[in-house]
Amino acid sequence: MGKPFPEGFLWGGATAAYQCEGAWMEDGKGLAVTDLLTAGSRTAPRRFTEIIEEGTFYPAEIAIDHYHRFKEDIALFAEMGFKVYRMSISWARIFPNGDDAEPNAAGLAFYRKIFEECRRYDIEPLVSLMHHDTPLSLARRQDGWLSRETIHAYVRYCETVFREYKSLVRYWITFNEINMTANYLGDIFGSGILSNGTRVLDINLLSDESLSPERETRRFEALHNQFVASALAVKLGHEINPENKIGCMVASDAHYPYSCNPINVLAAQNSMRKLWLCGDVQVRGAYPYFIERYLADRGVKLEVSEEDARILKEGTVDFYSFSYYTSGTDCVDLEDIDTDSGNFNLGSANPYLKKSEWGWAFDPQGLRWVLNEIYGRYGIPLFVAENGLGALDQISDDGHIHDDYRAHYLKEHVRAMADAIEDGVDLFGYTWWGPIDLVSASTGEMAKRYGFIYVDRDNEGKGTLKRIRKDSFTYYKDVIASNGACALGEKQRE
Ligand code: BGP
Repeated sequence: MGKPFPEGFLWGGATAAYQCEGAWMEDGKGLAVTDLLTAGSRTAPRRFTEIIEEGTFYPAEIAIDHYHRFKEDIALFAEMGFKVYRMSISWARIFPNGDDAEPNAAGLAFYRKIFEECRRYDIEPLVSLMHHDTPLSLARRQDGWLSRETIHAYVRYCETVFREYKSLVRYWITFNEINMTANYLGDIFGSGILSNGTRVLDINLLSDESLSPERETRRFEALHNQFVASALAVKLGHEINPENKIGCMVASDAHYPYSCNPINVLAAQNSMRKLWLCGDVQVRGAYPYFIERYLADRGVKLEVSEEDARILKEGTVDFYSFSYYTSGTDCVDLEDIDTDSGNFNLGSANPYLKKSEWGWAFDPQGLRWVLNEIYGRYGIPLFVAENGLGALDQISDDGHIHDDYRAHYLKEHVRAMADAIEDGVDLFGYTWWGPIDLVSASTGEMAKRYGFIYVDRDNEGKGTLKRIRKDSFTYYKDVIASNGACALGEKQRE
């Protein structure tokens, strides 16, 4: 076997606008639904407030102030040797209300500066067009993605940025973790459906009411509208610049059966279907064979017009990107099994795996497994758009952050990718989630740190915002410089 990572493999990191930029109303920016999420913790859930509450701390207001410090941040990314920077455009920075008559020139200028800065260092920008942050105005006026009008507003926004950055950006993602829209927490993070009544972001509040057929139907209608919007954007993006590569992004944590009891195997198969249905629509251009029963089981009725079916066929993506953090198990035959936390979903705990301080299981082999499952199904180029470890970091007496646990997490996932590539998977890039500490999506904390770069800011918004390189900074730099080889160690020499 030769070296697993192909020449030109895109190593880098990923962020999202509302979790790092701050400047939430500066230079004409409008608010997004996610801006009005309060800070939470492992035990206290975040709340969505319909208006800005006096005296309440909103992490998105300043976040890590990337808006004003992007040059310093991108210089640090370049120092690590990044080949790609995945970031998102805040739609409400371009169209403050989502559908204004004219785009906000200051917003357009801001992202131009970011892309030019990346290009100065030969860093390829990979741009998510929406990462959780539906413009608040669209959520208030038309229930976010429940409205077909939101499709048109999104496509206009996409057209604006495709044209504006034609010479600067080649890689795009239409929706971050689009399958989130079909979840309870997706009412805020995915689609801005305020009529579903979700205000407290606590998965433990899941009830018959929150999963009622009416609410589930709204979620799947919103998801369908996003599929249509994504397909229209892909088509348009290719027309505007045939060199554009446009991908989907699906949260793709692994689901295993808790045991070999066939009913658990079937349950795990069913859990994976929420991913497959998103991939099938966006990669194959049509809903999968199992969709009718899958929706009927949730009491959902979804009408897909001939016109929409045609749009989905015509707007299939060029690559499949996904987030992978952890894995969960499905167990339906036993009671009193511990539950697991993970990326917005819960399963049963896997007794074979260790967990992070936030309860996310460490499962690098699961990455090899999902890479193979996804590639086997679609056969198009894959991109790991998010992967990383949220941990409590301490500044030692020597002033450094010795985060060998993060380097270990990275190393094992790089090895898993190498194995998948040797299995035959076509993987062309990897962006670590949160290469610089930023606000956690699920808990709103700063203390859940993912970065190779420490940011001096705490959960209450105190701190100097100073950036400090952690030990893992040097490790990732070595991984990139050696095109993954330094993580392979013994394996490479075999
Ligand atoms: C994904 C999101 C990211 C990111 C990540 C880590 O679902 O796309 O925005 O935040 O998860 O999650 P958390 O921040 O909750 O630890």
